[in-house]
Amino acid sequence: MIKAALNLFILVLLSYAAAGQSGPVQNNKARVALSLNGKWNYIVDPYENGFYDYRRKAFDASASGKGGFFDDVTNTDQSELIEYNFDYSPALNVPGDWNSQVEKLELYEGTVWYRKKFNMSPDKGKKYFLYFAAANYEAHVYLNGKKLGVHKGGFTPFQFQIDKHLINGENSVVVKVDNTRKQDEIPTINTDWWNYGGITRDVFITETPQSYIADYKIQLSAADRGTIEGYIQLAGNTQTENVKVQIPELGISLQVKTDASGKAHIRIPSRKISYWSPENPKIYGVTISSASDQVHDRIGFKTIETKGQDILLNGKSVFLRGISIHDENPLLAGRLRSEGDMRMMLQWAKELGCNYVRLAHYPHSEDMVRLADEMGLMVWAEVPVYWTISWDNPDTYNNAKQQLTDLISRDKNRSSVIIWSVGNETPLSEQRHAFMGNLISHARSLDNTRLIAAALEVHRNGTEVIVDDPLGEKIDLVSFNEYAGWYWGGTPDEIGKYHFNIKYSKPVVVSEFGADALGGFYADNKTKFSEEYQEALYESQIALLSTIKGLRGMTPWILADFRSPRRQHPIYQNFWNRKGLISETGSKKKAFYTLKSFYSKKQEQYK
Ligand code: GCB
Repeated sequence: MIKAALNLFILVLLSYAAAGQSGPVQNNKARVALSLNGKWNYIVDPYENGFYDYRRKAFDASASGKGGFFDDVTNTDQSELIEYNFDYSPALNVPGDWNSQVEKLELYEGTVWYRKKFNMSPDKGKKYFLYFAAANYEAHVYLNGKKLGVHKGGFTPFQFQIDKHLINGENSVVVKVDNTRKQDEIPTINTDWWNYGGITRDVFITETPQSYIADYKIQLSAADRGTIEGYIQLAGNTQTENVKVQIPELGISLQVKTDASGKAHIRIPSRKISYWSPENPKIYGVTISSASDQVHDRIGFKTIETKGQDILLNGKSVFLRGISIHDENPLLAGRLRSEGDMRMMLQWAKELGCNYVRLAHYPHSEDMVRLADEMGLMVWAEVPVYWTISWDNPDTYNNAKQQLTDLISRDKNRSSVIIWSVGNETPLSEQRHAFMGNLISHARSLDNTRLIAAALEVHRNGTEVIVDDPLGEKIDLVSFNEYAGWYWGGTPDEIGKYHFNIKYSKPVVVSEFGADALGGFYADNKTKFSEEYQEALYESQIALLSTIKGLRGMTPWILADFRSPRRQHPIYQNFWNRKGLISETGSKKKAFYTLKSFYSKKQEQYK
C-alpha cells in the first residue's frame, strides 16, 4: 500500500517535472554543440511521393515504418530499385527559404525534403536536442530513419530530444517541409506576403547536462522598478536544488532553492539598475547556475505601462516613433538569413529616427529581437492571426495559442519587447471576439510585464472615421490600420476632411497607414504609385493623425518593399507591395524623409 502510494507520488512528480518544460530551452544559442547550418541536399516532392505509398498510405505509419525518403538510403547493388538519392540531389542553404534560392521554386508551395549528414561523438552523460529556429510551415523530422515528430507553424522554434537516436559517427537528419496554405491553419490561406517555404532559420544540436536549466524569466517587476523578479525552471531533476543568479555589474548574487517541480521564484531588490531605453540600451550580463549547469545571457531591465493616454517607459511618457517591418530582405527578395541582413533592416529604422519597430505579422527571429535590445529599438511582436481565420475551429485556436505561447516563451527576457500583439485586421464576429479575447487573456496570464495589443480596423460614417471594435475594451492600446488616401478617401490632399471618433480613452498607436510608390517613379501628388503621391500621403496622414489627442505612436506600413503574390500590376508592382519607404534596391523614397522629419520633431517634443 505504502509502496503503491510512493510509486504514485513519484509518477506525479515525474509528470509534473516533464510538464514544467514547455517548448525549447531558453537561450538556445548558448547551448550549441553543433551547428547544422549550411548546405542541405533537397528533393522537391510535389506529389509527396517520399511520404505516401501509391495507395496514399504514409510510410512512417506502416508496420515497418520504412519506405519513405526519410530512410535516406542508396542502392548497394545495381539490381536494387530506389527512386531518389539525396547524395546526388542539389543543395539549399540553411537558414534560407527555397523560393529565393532556386528559380523554379519561386512560386512553389508544397513539400521539399531536406537532408543533412553530420558526424558526432555524443557524450553519454549529456542530453542532446535537435533545435530548429523555424521551418515554414509543417515539418516532419527524422533522425537516422526514426521519426522525431511534427511541428506546425512557420515562425516559432521547436526541438526534439535526440540522445536515444544519435549515432557515434555519421548521422542523417531528414526533414519534410510543407508550406501548403490551408484554411484552418495560422496564418490561413489568404495573406499579403510571400509564402516563403523551407528551413528559414538556424538549425542546431544543443547539449545540456542531465539536469539542466530549461527556462528562466529575469525581468523587472511590473509593480516595482526597484525589484528584479521571475523564475528559474530546471528539467531532468526531481530533487530540490540550489540555483544561483548573478549579475556582477549590479553586485547581485542570489541563491535560491527549487521546489519539487524544479522551479524557483526569484525576487532581487536593486536600487542601482540603469534602465534599458532606446537612448540607453543598457544590457547586463546575467549568469544562471544550478548544481550541474550554467547559462549566460544578456538582459536589459525596463518597465512599460499605460497611464490614461500615456505610455510610460520606466515611468516616463514616450512617443513610439515606429515603422512596420516584414522578415524579408528586399535586396535578396527572400527571408532575412544573417545577422547582417537584420542589422541592415534595423539600421534603416534607426536612420529614419525610430525608437520602435513593429515586427509584423508573425514572430521574427530571436536574433532580430536580441539585436533590437542591443540597438535600442522597442518592439511590437505579433502572431500570424491575420484576416479571416477559422474562428470556430478549436484546433485553429489551439494552434494560435501555441504560437503565442512559443513567442512569449522565447522572447520574455528581451528588454526591447514592449507589446505582444494577438492579431491583425480580424473581421468582427462573436466567434472572433471569443477567439481573440481568449488569446488576450492567455498572453496576460503568461506575462504581466508587457502591453497587449492587436491591429484593429476602422469604419466610416461620412467624414467620421470610427474606432469602436469591442476588442478595444480588452487591450491596452488603441491600434488600427487606416488607409485614407490610398484604399479610400480620395487623393492625399482630400483626406484632411476626415476626423476620428475613437471610443476608448487609451494611448493611440496607429499600427498602419501607407501608399505604394515605385522607387524612382516621379510624377505628381495625384499620380498613384509615384514617389510624390506617397510623400503627399505621408504629409496628409501625419497632419490627420496629429489631430488625435491620445496619439502616442505609429508604425506606418512599411520600412521596405516586400514580395506579395497579391500585387500584380505589371509595371508598378510585379509581385511587390510597394508601400516601402525604401525600394527593392535599397534606395530611400521621398516619403522616408517626410517621416524622418516628423520623427525628429517628436523626439524633441518628448525629450
Ligand atoms: C494591411 C495589412 C498588411 C498589408 C497592407 C497593404 O492592412 O495589415 O499586411 O500588406 O494592408 O499593403 O494593403
